[in-house]
Order: sequence, then C-alpha cells, then structure tokens
Amino acid sequence: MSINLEKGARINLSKEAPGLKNAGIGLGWDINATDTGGAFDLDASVFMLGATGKIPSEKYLVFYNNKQSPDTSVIHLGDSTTGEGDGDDETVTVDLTKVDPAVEEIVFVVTIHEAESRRQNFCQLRNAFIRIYDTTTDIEVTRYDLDEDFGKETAVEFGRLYKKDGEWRFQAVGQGYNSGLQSFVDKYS
Ligand SMILES: [Ca+2]
Ligand SMILES: [Ca+2]
Repeated sequence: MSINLEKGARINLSKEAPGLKNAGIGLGWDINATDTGGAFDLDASVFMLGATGKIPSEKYLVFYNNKQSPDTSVIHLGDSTTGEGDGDDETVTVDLTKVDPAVEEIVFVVTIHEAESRRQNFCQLRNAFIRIYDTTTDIEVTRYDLDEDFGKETAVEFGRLYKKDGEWRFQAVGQGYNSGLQSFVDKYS
C-alpha cells in the first residue's frame, strides 16, 4: 500500500520497498486560473548532488534539455507543456543501482517556464504532487500531495532522494522559492 507523506516527512525506501531498483518519479500539477492568457508550462528538473551539496558536473542536472545523467541512472521521460490530465505530467526514472556512488542526494525541483514575463506563480496551480512507483510493477510506493496553498512562488522543491547509511530515503519537501531554475543552478554548482 502506498504511503502518503506529509510535508517534511521521510521514508526509508530500502525498508518500505526493498525490491525497488528502478524508481519512477511522477510529478503532477493542474492549472487553476484561466486568466493568465497564455501558455503555462512547468518543468521538472533533477539535481544530483555529491557530498558537498554540489553537482559533480553540469551534466548532473537532468532536465528537458539534458534528459540523461552521465551514469545513465536518471532519465527524464519528456516535457509536458500544458499540465493537462490527472496523472503524472512529467516523469523521471531513477535506477538506484546505477547512481554514481559519489551522488548522495537527488533533488526534484519544479519551475515555471518564463514565470516572470508571463506573470505566473504557484498560487495559480492545484493538485501538485510527487509520487514514487516501481517501474517494473507500476505499484506506487509513496506519494506526497503538496496541498498547501502557495503564494507568489515560481519554483518549488517537491522532494528529494538521499542516501543515509547506504540506504535510499525520500523526503517530502514542498519548499517554495521566488526564483527560477537558474537560482538552483547557482546554488548547486
Ligand atoms: Ca514542461
Ligand atoms: Ca495535470
């Protein structure tokens, strides 16, 4: 049975889903307002961090323009430009057995494309979630619904995988920022 997480909660994937090798990370959202008068495009990006909290190289930022990490563990399955539909809008797969041993944390961030010029932010969204499932069985392991109302944030860290004592864990984060993808690149580079 899937475990629902509250903001800040953590689970040990090695314990809760011991057979999990290739994890599907589904991220979803729906657009609330129709008054933005144009396209509303959210993008999932993945930062793979070493012990220093930095990406080992720029290729360890996996997003719509760099769909696979150098160790081939993380694959971005494609860009949704509308967020239409109930299910996962953008999906990333993480093969936990292939993650470079130097990588200790994998951060999942969602940013709004051209948020500033389009005057868009997270308060125009609803039904945001991140979930983890086993790609072999499609069985969901855990899910975090970001049910709080966001304000003017234009970027949200949905969650993170991290390694502790050799075991992969997941934390539901839900932290919003008034910034874009570049500020995460600056922070993690
Ligand atoms: Ca997108
Ligand atoms: Ca959607």
